[in-house]
Amino acid sequence: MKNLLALNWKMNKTPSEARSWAAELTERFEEGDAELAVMAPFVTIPTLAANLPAGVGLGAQDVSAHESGAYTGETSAAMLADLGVRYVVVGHSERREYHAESDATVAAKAKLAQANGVTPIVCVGEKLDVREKGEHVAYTLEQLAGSLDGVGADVVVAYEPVWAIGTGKTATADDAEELAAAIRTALEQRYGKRAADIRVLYGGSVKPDNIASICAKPNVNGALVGGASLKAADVLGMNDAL
Ligand code: G2H
Repeated sequence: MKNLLALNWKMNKTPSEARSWAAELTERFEEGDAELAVMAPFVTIPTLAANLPAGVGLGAQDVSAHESGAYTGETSAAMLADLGVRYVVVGHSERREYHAESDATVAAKAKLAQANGVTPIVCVGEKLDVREKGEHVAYTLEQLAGSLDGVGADVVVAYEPVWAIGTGKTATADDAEELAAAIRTALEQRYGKRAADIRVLYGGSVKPDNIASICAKPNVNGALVGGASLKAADVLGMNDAL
């Protein structure tokens, strides 16, 4: 199974900036051992579709929990699929925090994505107070169970401890592995043999100089990268490191 390097731009880059980033990436990109995909803001997806080098996939950062209709401001899974989107992030901690997304909403989004042929990247992870109490494994697995309720096995799971997101504080490779292993066991219980094909990513202040040690862990199959995905040079560095 190839590692997945999923680049989460969050609310960064205009379509023009995305075009420049893609041009810089294209100059030096060589397909390597990892699969690359850009989780872009909706409005930059068509630009990326036309400008990404071959072998780099398209992704989105969110999707509606509704199929279609009177939901002003929402973007449906069918719309993403029509643009050639392969992955969509659901349940990122910033959506859970700023948009009050529940596990049930995350599961609904993941199911609709799957129904449209888009693979959801379901994010889970604990806040600092939970970790300090030593309850991070139980908490994360409970969040995972709710977020995967009724969701099929064509899924990617990203473990992102909230205290390590955008803070420069990275979980150690062993912290990442502890949760990745627990998540894998839960996936095996839920999906049986099909769990062997499910990638478990780590996210939270991943950058060129720590990605290799984190992804070398047996249950970690790639990374969801925010800040370090904004410069094409850093992405090339991470791609080379995997
Ligand atoms: C976690 C991560 C990408 P960053 O949110 O999803 O962001 O790498 O900036 O911590």
